[in-house]
Amino acid sequence: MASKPPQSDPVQDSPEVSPPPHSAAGLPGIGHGLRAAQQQMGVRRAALTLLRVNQKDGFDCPGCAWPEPEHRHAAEFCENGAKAVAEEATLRRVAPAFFAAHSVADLAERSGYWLGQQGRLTHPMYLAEGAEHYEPVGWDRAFAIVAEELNALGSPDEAVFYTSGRTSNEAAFLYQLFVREFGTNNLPDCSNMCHESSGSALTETLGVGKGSVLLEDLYRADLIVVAGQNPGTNHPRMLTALEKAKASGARIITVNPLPEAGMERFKNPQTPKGLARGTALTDLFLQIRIGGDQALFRLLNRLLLDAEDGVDRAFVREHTHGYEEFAAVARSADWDETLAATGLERGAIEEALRMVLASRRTVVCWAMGLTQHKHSVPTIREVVNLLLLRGAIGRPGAGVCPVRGHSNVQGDRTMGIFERPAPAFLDALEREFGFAPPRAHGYDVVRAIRALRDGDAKVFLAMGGNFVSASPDTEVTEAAMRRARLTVHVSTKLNRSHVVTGARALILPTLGRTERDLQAHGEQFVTVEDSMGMVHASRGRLAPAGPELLSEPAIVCRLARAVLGGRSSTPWEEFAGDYATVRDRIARVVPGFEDFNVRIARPGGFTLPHAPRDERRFPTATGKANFTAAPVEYPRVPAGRLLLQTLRSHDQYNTTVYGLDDRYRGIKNGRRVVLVHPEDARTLGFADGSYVDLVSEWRDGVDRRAPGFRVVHYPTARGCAAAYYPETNVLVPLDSTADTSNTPASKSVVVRLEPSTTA
Ligand SMILES: Nc1nc2c(c(=O)[nH]1)N[C@H]1C(S)=C(S)[C@@H](COP(=O)(O)OP(=O)(O)OC[C@H]3O[C@@H](n4cnc5c(=O)[nH]c(N)nc54)[C@H](O)[C@@H]3O)O[C@H]1N2
Ligand SMILES: Nc1nc2c(c(=O)[nH]1)N[C@H]1C(S)=C(S)[C@@H](COP(=O)(O)OP(=O)(O)OC[C@H]3O[C@@H](n4cnc5c(=O)[nH]c(N)nc54)[C@H](O)[C@@H]3O)O[C@H]1N2
Ligand SMILES: [Mo]
Repeated sequence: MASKPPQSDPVQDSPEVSPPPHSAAGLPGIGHGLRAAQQQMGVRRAALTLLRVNQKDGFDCPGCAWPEPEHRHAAEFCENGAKAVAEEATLRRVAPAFFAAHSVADLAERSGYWLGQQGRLTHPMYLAEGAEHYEPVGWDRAFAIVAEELNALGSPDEAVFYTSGRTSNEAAFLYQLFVREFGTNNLPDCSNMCHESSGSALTETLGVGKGSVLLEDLYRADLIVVAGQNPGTNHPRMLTALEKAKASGARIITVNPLPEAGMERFKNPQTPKGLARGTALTDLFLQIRIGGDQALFRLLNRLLLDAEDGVDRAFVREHTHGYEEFAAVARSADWDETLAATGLERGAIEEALRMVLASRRTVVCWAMGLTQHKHSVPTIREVVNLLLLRGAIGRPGAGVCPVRGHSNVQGDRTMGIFERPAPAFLDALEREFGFAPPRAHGYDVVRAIRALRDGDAKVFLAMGGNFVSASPDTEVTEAAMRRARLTVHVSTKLNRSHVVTGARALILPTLGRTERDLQAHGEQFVTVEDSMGMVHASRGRLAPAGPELLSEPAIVCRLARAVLGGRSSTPWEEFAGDYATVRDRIARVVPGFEDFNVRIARPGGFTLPHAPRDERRFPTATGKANFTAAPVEYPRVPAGRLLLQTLRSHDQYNTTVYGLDDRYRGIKNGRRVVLVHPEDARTLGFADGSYVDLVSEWRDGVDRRAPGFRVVHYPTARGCAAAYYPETNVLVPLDSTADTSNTPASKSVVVRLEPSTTA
């Protein structure tokens, strides 16, 4: 039997600290994953469920977007995949009796961890205006409430429709179709807070906002740079790929302010050697200051320009635009400024240069460490400059590899979840469905919060996710949400967004990936796209968490009928009954999905075309790959302040907290910790184990405070600090975003430490 959820809030945050380990995964990893699964669902269900993860006839792991290898192991999951599955396949339930026992005010006092541990949502629930408790509501009535509020708006642009990246292609396509028929492009999504900077930079420079490598390319690379990413925790299966690349001779440079255990040594649980010793993954560790990456890549580019064989001249001539302007600017890159910006030593950068020069096939991988800064877009463009100089785009074994987060975040974009849709996409929708989609751009996440705050948006609907906890400036965001007329969440699990509500609120419980989806035309499967543009089917096998649950596609279709009524001639009922009919439409609207139903039936699915990768064709404004030459930027931190990054522990999935440990950083039983370099801590006067408030400083003059963090002396780069998200979102100013992509700069928050007011 699965254990009971905690009755009282267990967050007795009392962190215990030991030295961080120097390797990741291995048997302890799988053991931790299995234990989590067994606690949530019992031994038998855990085993049966986990064996289906990422198999060709199974379901796509809801953990991350790392692709599945062609030759799969019987257990093609990782510790954190097992935890993600356990969260969803848990036997614990949040039924109407739970809401009768707990008022919304009571639930708003609980931690996110406690809320999530209560189990799966089982019934549609309604919070009436002025009511203290959610009450069960029928589906028809729930949809009627949404229709009533949406149709009472002065303009469709007063509604916001958020998406988190777990939503399947089919549900996402239907959702954006409904929203656009309703009349708005207000489709913010988690990408806005995640890889938007990558999309912006890559679209401008290469013409496609996605990665240009496949797994085989990693295996064939001479050099792999992993910058701003912690795969040991967030993409554990990537370590297997890196290990394989190393076995065939690749070298690895890691660029990170933190020495992350997974990148140091990887103990592959699926090989005997791995279990015993493991593989040292990183050949060169560049322990960079937060935000120093653009300066680093700029200097490397200058050094390549100076070197004899630094530049692939034929590639530059044939395929690129803007080389001369770029070279002129890059030649002025300065050693001293770079050393100051990066905190690196000259010898380390020279070694990196030698490794780049020795490599014909270079891949650069990155994640949130590069995307969540003010100057993230020019930083990623500088990475592209390096690869262009080397001719490392559209060559096997080389390219850009932004490693996506949510398991279908890339697919959701492909399906049209985007507040700034391409005109060609809207034209195709118009032709296929015979309505005039709105053309004006909609709100992204940050703009949606401002609109709610200012009363310009009044209805908020979320397809998954946990908007109030994931978004920046928690107090501002929560106040904005409370101003809404109606907030609606399509969710699997309880979270804070359900208890910080508009005047009225609805929770619409939905099926997860692991569950059987039975519709009018029989059992359905859905499809997803991974980080490398591979599309495949996902089929759940477990019995749904409750008989009331509807699938996401069914919810969208019934919602659309309730809201749009006779205004829409789209066959919503047919779509809900048979997802193959949705795929037929996707095939006609979205390029690369021709014959979708036929190709998806093949085991393993298919790979989407990618012009730069496949044919060195660059669908940019110039028709070439573009060099760009932005001025070098890096964060300037006033004396006595630190630059804080907000990141993930090993025991969480974004805002879902699995537990209070961060094993790979030596932290146990607490999340309110701040990692500070021992020298910096001493200078500031904070001993290891002392308690501080983190106070962020921003040009608006507002002090944002996160109280009660235990100082941990930790070998991070000098001048830098790290603490977990979402506890620290309260510190990220809403207006502190990346240029161009508007992504919250949640990896560069200037903070001061004050003796704690709470401890
Ligand atoms: N188990 C698990 N898996 C996940 C998630 C999860 O929460 N849990 N989340 C998913 C999602 S949505 C995403 S987007 C990904 C996130 O995957 P990651 O991007 O790996 O996640 P973060 O924890 O934010 O880690 C950021 C890393 O960048 C480094 N870094 C910070 N600032 C800088 C900088 O200025 N320069 C450089 N070079 N490095 C820097 C940090 O030290 C850290 O190692 O993971 C996905 N997978
Ligand atoms: N300070 C700071 N803030 C950040 C980040 C950071 O690094 N630092 N990272 C940002 C990033 S990269 C991201 S991607 C965002 C994440 O933002 P979100 O995607 O909004 O947040 P999640 O925590 O992933 O959402 C978890 C909730 O999704 C629901 N859910 C889970 N599975 C399903 C499903 O199958 N269907 C439906 N309908 N619902 C489901 C559950 O109710 C669960 O509570 O946060 C961003 N915020
Ligand atoms: Mo993400």
